[in-house]
Amino acid sequence: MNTYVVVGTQWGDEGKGKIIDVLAPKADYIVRFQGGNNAGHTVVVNDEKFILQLLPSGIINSKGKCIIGPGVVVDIEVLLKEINELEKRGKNLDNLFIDERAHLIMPYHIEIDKAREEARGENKIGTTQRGIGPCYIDKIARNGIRTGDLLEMDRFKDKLEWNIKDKNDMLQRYGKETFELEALYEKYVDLAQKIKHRIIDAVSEVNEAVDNNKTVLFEGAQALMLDIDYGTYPYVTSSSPTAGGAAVGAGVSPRKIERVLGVMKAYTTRVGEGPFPTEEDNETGEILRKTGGEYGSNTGRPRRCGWLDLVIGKYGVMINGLTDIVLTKLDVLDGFDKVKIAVAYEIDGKRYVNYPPNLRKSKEIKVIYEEFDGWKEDISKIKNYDELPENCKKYIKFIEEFLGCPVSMVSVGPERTQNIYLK
Ligand code: 2SA
Ligand code: GDP
Ligand code: MG
Repeated sequence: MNTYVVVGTQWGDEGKGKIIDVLAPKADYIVRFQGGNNAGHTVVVNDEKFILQLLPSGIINSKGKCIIGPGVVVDIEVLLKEINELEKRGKNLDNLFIDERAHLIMPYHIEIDKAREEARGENKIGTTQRGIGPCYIDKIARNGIRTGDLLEMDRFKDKLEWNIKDKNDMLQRYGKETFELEALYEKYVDLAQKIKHRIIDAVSEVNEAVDNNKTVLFEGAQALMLDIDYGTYPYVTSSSPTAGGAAVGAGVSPRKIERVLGVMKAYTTRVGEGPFPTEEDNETGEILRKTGGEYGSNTGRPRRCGWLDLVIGKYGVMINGLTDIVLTKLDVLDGFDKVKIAVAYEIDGKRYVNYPPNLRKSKEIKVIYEEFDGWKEDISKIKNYDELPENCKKYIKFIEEFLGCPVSMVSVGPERTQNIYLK
């Protein structure tokens, strides 16, 4: 078996896009398994930058098939725009397909997402306002419209009619504009024509590939701490960006997943609201934001920044069953006198070495840190582990030993080539 899952181990933006791009040439299939265009995955090749939202990040560097899997929610308009833009930049996307089961993000989902966030006021989640939550709600409520419905427009229209009534009621309650059936239907007749040749039953094909020992890469978006069950609920996304989510969202048995690569940024960032125990809402956070370019890839929102948290790291190893850690953005820590890693929390006088299920207010958490001497050297051009500064190696070793999981690759810059392979 040659099956890899790539997942984020923090709150997203760990550099998954770059890592998947690096792994892509080996893969016969790359399958996105959850999330939608809330993702922003950056791939940098010879100073040229691609930001992928719905397209699997492997698409730039892959000769295999790239699949938008059953667990993804798809805004067809955004997808077509993304395809167009990449084609204009000279990419051939004939290898891109969407599974029939993937649900459609409809324009009313986006309006409901915005209206709910507005209504929540101070308790807002800080969503990307792309309609992700409302689309997954419809899927679970069994009201959803799936990409496969675009292949049978009569069925699509029946579902749309029901949904328009339901969503217009909701939008009226929020005092928002409503949708008109015929206009929306006509728009989707047009969109369906442009996308239908890419809509397939990908699940059988992907399983066949796995059974025939092809290399299949399952690509996660967002990350563990944004997981609907295991993240900082309710400040999470509405899908399962964990290794278990890969099985469900791609339609493969967990028994067929061989390696689980957890992408871990050498420090931590988060966009949106919610707890963040190691946040440095100060000059240190500013330095990390500036050096690491920590702004939302899609929305441009400044990311909150802080130290690496291995309480969360341990939780990630457990929930995902990580076989490897890919440590990214280590270069961003160059130049610090001291660097810190969280190893436990203290809440109401009680020490937690395991991540507790309810983390509401980070201000009430005392974080227990391990402190390390930093390194002054620029590590961004280093290719061999042995050439890394000793303090930098100590930082990596500590992570491996604390987590009991090997760091198999270290990323020291955004470019495809800026990597150090350890194992
Ligand atoms: P949503 O829109 O319902 O999924 O939002 C719910 C929470 O999930 C967070 N979220 C993210 N956090 C980090 N990065 C994400 N992707 C983009 C990026 C974000 C951007 O790569 O930079 O461009 O701003 C992402 N997607 C969802 C979100 O902030 C909410 O906390
Ligand atoms: P993703 O959502 O996990 O794919 O991550 P994003 O693309 O949203 O954010 C990661 C950012 O860090 C992007 O701008 C990448 O180009 C950049 N990046 C990735 N790896 C490295 C690295 O090792 N060092 C530095 N300095 N930047 C990196
Ligand atoms: Mg991102």
